[in-house]
Amino acid sequence: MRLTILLLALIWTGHVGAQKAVELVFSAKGCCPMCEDRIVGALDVPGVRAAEWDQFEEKATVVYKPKKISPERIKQLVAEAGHDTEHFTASDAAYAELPACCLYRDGCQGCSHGKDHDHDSEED
Ligand SMILES: [Cu+2]
Repeated sequence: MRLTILLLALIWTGHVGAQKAVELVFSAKGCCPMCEDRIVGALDVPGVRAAEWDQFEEKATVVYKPKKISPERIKQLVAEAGHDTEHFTASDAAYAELPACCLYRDGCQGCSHGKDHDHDSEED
């Protein structure tokens, strides 16, 4: 009896593990750790296993289940949060909601830690 349950558990675990999670990497504009929180937060949805965003590379890395969410939808969610991606541009309304620090279209001028990222590699 106990062995049967164990076997069933093993089969079930194997079945769940068989659902493939896929990694998606795409460019997403932003400035700072606040942007990171916003982007990662926007991707806290069913089907997304893990999400991270690199402020220096301005790239998002997302592990997701293709059966539950599409790569287009993932990029759309990031754009809806106010961050331009390679296929979806944030609406002006969404962009306007960003705090000054996060206005990447203006070169992240508001960042207090601007030295951390050389957007246009301009020295001032
Ligand atoms: Cu920011």
